[in-house]
Amino acid sequence: MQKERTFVMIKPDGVQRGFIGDIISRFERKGIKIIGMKMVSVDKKLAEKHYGVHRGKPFFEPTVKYITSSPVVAMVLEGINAIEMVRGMMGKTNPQEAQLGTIRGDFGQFIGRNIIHGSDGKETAEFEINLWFKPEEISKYTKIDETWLTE
Ligand code: D4T
Repeated sequence: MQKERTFVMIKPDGVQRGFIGDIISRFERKGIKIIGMKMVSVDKKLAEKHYGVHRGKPFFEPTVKYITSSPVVAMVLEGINAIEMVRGMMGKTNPQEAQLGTIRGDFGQFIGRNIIHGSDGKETAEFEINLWFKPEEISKYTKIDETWLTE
């Protein structure tokens, strides 16, 4: 089974509303390994690079404004099938459509304040990890639960 890395960001509303602990706890309980984590005050340049694929869309400017409005918590997570697993735990982009039990389904109401971001594919994950983290900010270590998570 192939381990994957994904980039996750607790957005300004998630930080301001006090969900950092709950969100990190969900990933820990699922057995996902945190290999990078930091609080970032996002500048316009980083925000525009992160949302570069959405440039020109009506929600681009508001999304950049939102993400630069207050600090975020940026993370690199690792696990088997981590990209899809984390997307599943986050729920659909629009919290109105996200299932209860998911992060967005439990905490959100509005697509423009959807609490969390997670990479949507392997290439995006690599791009986002490189955009947000320097190689030395990512830790290589063995976690004691690893032998209990798989056969
Ligand atoms: P992020 O990137 O925030 O994890 O969201 P998703 O990967 O789930 O969704 P996305 O890239 O399609 O959207 C990026 C970001 O823009 C906001 N948004 C999106 C919005 O305000 N209105 C919209 O109609 C869409 C599609 C929410 C997430």
